[in-house]
Amino acid sequence: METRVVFHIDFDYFYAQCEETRSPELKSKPVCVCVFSDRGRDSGAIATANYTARKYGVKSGIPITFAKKRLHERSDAVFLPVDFDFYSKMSEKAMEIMKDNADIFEYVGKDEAYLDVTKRVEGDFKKAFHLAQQIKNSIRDKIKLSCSIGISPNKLISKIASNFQKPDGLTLILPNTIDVFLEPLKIRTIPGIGKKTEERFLEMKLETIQDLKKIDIFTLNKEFGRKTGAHIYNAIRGIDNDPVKEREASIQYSKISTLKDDSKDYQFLSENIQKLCNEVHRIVKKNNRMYKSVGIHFVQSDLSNKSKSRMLKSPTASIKELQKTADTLLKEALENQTITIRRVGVKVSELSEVQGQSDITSYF
Ligand code: DGT
Ligand code: CA
Ligand code: CA
Repeated sequence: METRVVFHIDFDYFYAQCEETRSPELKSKPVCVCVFSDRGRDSGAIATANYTARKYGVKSGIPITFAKKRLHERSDAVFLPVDFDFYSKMSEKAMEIMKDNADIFEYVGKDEAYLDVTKRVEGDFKKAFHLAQQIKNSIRDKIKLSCSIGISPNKLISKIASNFQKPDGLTLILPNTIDVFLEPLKIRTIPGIGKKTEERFLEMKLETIQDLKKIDIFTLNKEFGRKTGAHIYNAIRGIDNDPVKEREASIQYSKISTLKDDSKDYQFLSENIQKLCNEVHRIVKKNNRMYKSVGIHFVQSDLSNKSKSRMLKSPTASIKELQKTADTLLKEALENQTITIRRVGVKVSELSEVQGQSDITSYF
């Protein structure tokens, strides 16, 4: 197989950086973007924080109250609620620039993507480095966002490389330097190796990728099963043949609301779900779209989540079909429901554009 040239691009402190772009005075302050739960006051978690706040130990996932304690000496610290719509718009603009610079573009999430650029740089890593610099400049000039890029012959190494020098990083790993790059890194750096796996290795006194290379494939298979065993064996040697696959952001429209009271009563939930269906339908109509998938979502009283979705036979924009499908899903979801529900949501996805007059009729 010919040597590929693959980029992994990841925005730095994404939600917080988006906030900085529209309020530049935030740049000098610690900024935390918060998912406030509907219990009011400071209950909820940090989605992300800028690098100034991170110096104080603030990071994704910690309770807002912890973050406030850690930042108590910074009276200028700012705690903002998440604004997903705004981040999505920023993301879309940046992704357009990436797409224009890729032979193959694979959307991973709002703040990251893989680009296969082999053809346009003619397999030349020096040209690739320049292209990556141009992409970074272009995203900075046009959208005011900084990102980090990893360049290597495959997705795995590029993903590790983009995270290697953050923020505003650009890390090139040539095919013959993969081993030197990987060996000193912690085992946990390999995507897919979580805390539990890391702990098992630590018990075996294995800390770095270099340590782990001493373990043969048979032992790995025995410990983790053949699939995971083989993945680990290849990954630590920098082997990854997974192609960059053309993939766009799958947009979906959804609405979620908090119930007046926690409940698992069908009638009560159904009324709320129907209201949400009307709201979602309004958005679908406004955007001139049809959808092929309908889903409902519960946030239960213990804050755990439950969702169900269904693929329709053909795309539609009919409110009746949305209501009917959501109702079926609700009935199914309520079978064996023991715990009460706190929030309900409705979403449609697998969207397509309404084309031509004939389809418009299905709107009403
Ligand atoms: P970095 O390390 O400079 O790439 O920082 P981020 O914030 O871009 O981190 P990343 O790439 O892992 O995540 C991208 C966005 O996803 C981040 O800005 C907010 C969101 N996110 C990440 N982790 C969490 C989390 O634990 N909870 C919530 N609600 N959102 C999260
Ligand atoms: Ca990021
Ligand atoms: Ca990311």
